[in-house]
Amino acid sequence: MRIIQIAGFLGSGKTSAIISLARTLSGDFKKRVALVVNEIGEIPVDGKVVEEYGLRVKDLGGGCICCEIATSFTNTLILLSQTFKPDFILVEPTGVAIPNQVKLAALMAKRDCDINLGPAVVLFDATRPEELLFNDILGNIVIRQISDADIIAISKIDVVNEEQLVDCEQEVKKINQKAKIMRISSIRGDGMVELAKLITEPVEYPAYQIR
Ligand SMILES: Nc1nc2c(ncn2[C@@H]2O[C@H](COP(=O)(O)OP(=O)(O)OP(=O)(O)O)[C@@H](O)[C@H]2O)c(=O)[nH]1
Ligand SMILES: [Mg+2]
Repeated sequence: MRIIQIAGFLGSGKTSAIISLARTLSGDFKKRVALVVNEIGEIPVDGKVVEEYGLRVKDLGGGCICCEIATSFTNTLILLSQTFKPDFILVEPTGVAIPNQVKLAALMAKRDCDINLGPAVVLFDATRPEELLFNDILGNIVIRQISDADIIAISKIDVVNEEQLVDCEQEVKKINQKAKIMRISSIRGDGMVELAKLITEPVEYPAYQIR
């Protein structure tokens, strides 16, 4: 059972991306997929999508999966491994979560079930790079998220031009030189097969830079 988080700041396109990716994984790649969503507010995942693709969705509200409700996150992973037995669990943390802490919380389940850590995919919203990077308060969180990324996915590429995309790529590369940088549009489906291939490669992505 492989755990993959799709992280990124508020509104960066996480929910849209996990749904699009889950469709690709369960369709073309014939994988069994569960989604764990740590959403503040209502469950955003459409029931029809869930039925159509045979997915399983767990919603964890009431706190952050890497802090207050880390134990219920761990228990959810263990429960899914015993009941639904997915090949992949796609996790959407809240927009302010720190990817390496989410990895650590997931690792707590390793004692009780056979899990391995896939990459932390961090979305970067191509429509608002300045607001995200150069704001004193937001900037710190966004920079921390990007530094923890194994894959940085520049999102919403359907609404920006090539020059804006290259700018985004250069900015994120200044923060993290190790991560793979790619482009996605969940609306058009761009990048989903590439992303599915990357996350299905049997490479372990430990939580390296714990600070
Ligand atoms: N044009 C375009 N809009 C997108 C894309 N992906 C998401 N959006 C829009 O961006 C907004 C936020 O998308 P969500 O998928 O809800 O983003 P999120 O990161 O899950 O948001 P929070 O959970 O609230 O942090 C919505 O209005 C989406 O329709 C995309 O690929 N292209
Ligand atoms: Mg969301």
